Amino acid sequence: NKIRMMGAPTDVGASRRGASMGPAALRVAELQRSLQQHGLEVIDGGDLGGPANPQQPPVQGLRHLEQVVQWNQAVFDAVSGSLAEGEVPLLMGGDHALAVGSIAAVARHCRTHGKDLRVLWLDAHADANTSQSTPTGNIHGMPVACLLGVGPDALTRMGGQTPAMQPQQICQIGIRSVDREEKRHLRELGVRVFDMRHIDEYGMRATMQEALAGMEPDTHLHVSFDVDFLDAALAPGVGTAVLGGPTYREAQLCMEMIADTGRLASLDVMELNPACDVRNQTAEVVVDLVESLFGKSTLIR
Ligand code: DIR
Ligand code: MN
Ligand code: MN
Ligand code: MN
Repeated sequence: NKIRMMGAPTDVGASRRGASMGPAALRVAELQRSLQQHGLEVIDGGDLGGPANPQQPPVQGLRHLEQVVQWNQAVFDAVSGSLAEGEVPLLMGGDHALAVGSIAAVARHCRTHGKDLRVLWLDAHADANTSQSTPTGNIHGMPVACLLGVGPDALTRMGGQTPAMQPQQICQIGIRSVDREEKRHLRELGVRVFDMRHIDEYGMRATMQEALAGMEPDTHLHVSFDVDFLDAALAPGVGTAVLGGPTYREAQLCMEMIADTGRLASLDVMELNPACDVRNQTAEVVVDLVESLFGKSTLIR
């Protein structure tokens, strides 16, 4: 299927600026051409539009709610349109708050087409905060809670059904930074979490086998890839880098095992922050990993 790249150049869901330049950095690192080299059909639909970042403090635990909602609405519409065309939408963030619009659109598509939705959330963070539990007010720390029905109405109702998905449909990998209150909330929500401790003990291979088990022929697999999933030394170009993440080889294996399922049907590449990067190296690593995610392998093909 045709892959449609779409940029969402905003950082309204974060407090550190710069993720708005993520789409440009991925284009400079030749994301489109790299995928085309493997025989994939890829079109770049350009960037979506939305409000500027007003750089305001949080109001009742939420920073820039109105702007986050507007950007998410644009993402929701674009992802919905792409899925309706039978394409594989590739959202280039932008901060991770935009996964609400993206996954709400994917979830609605799955409901109307009788598909079984599975979401893999690759991240250093659990992104399961609420306006009550957040230490920052940043909505990019809240999309998982919103998608599971906990959050401001404008975000939890985005896809026309609340919650957009059930906890058993999402699985998190690479987690190593969870806020105190968020921990309890995550357990209450019932999200499956494969944290770095799990990857240390069992390895990436066993972890991914578990995470990817039970896929059906009608499974729509959505990957929400927060670039800070990667170890901070490998990927400095993110706003909230955390030590102790997957190495380059572990991340490659993770992507390859996802590709092997043959079920990847939509993708978010989020939180790439060129203002924090070193000569665009993080964008180049991300492009390599996305190539693997879409099936690049060393010996086959
Ligand atoms: C922290 C950081 N848990 C927060 N979160 C994220 O602000 O809620 N950083 N997502 O990328
Ligand atoms: Mn993160
Ligand atoms: Mn995230
Ligand atoms: Mn390359």
